Amino acid sequence: MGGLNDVSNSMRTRRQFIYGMACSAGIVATGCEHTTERGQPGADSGPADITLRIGPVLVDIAKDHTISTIGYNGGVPGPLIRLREGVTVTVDLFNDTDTSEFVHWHGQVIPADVDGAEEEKSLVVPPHGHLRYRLTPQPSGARFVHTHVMPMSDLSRGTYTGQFAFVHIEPKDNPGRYDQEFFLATHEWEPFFTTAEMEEEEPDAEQREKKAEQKDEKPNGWEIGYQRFTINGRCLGYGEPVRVKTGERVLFHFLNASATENIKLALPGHQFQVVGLDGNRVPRPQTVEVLELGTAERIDAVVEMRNPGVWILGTPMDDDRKNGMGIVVEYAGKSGAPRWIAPAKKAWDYTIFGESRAAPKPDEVIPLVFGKINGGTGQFNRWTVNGKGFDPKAEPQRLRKGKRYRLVFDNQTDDAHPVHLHRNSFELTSVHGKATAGIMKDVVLVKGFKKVEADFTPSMDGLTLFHCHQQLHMDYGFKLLFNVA
Ligand SMILES: [Cu+2]
Repeated sequence: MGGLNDVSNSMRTRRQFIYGMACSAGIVATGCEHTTERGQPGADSGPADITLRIGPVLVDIAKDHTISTIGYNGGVPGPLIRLREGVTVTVDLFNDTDTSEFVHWHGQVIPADVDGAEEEKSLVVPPHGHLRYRLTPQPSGARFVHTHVMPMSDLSRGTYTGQFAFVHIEPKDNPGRYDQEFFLATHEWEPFFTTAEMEEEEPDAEQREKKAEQKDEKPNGWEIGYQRFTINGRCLGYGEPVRVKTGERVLFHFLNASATENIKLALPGHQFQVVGLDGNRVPRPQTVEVLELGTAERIDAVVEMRNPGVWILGTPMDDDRKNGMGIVVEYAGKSGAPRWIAPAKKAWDYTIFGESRAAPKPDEVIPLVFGKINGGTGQFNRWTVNGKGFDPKAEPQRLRKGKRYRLVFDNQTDDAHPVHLHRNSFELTSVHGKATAGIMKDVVLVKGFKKVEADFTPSMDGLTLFHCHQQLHMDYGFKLLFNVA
């Protein structure tokens, strides 16, 4: 196993990481004990394995530029939480804010009560309160933890804040060889409402045609813009660089911890060997120049350091990079201004990492058509799945444990949607008409007017939320609830 490095907040030391220790190995938590009153010991007293304290935090994102936000344990990102697959831990959540919080364990297959989503009737972390429960981490790989509240029009809450932290679930067997490991999370700050629509990429002929066919009664409503962009809470050039040596194999764990942005990342003069998507090893690791991550997506990529110098690992979007979206990669013994070279434009294609066989036939196909109702200038757009916005009173869609379901994500809007399924991983079976197999994910970015298909077999009963991970889309209707029995 390689050395461990974290380049956030003035180089934390290993001691400051939170380790989940085995306190009751072999016991699988099916329920949970919890306390909701401050200072009341639960049925299971004694120190917890994992403690997250939700509270105000100041983040020095650049020289003489400090953000006031809410975070975990006084830092942004929160602490790196290392867990072991199948080893049950006790979790303490303290909330030092005036509002209820949900702490969502993204990408884990765990019971609904501890998953951390209101729609799933998960346990709440009350304002100025405490919640304790036990959870058994699975599956292994790069996961994360983040708030799951719905801030609606309040840009000082929800995923607009600094409430996110890496969760790394150690596999029973260790993945490939590497010399150093870095965890890097992207996040944007100082959000504002704007009518300016950011084109993420040039629409193709099909997308232009479909857009022209849609005759909207109203113009597009609010979008979100940002002033500042960071990796691990630091603007480009302000934080500690990623320090490497010639010849090293460096494993990067990237996390898009944005509330609303889908991003691309490149490291000029180097290639990323993508070995994992959303923490799951891909069938066919491939080398690419540019990574793309929808909101909440993770990529594990190995970079061979064979081009000595000082480089910028950052977004190809010039304005966003100038406003901070990047980090310096510095070879030992090299100095000078970091270099950026714009990468060639090439569309991201999930299927190059998959197997080119057809996936097994599903037991049932569930079409999910994404729609948008324009809000008009100065208003919020509404989002629909199969023609309806989320209705908390509606009966959840029933699913059976052990059956293989095919979700057909049919995006009939011009926006890209990073859609997420809670408490399950799904297997991509078709991306934009191309068949694939073996790629396991929990978020997939469905581009405007495109279709993606993904299969999953629920293994645990209970409520399971499906939603767009773009905060504004989720808050304004883009959600659907399943009930597995
Ligand atoms: Cu969306």
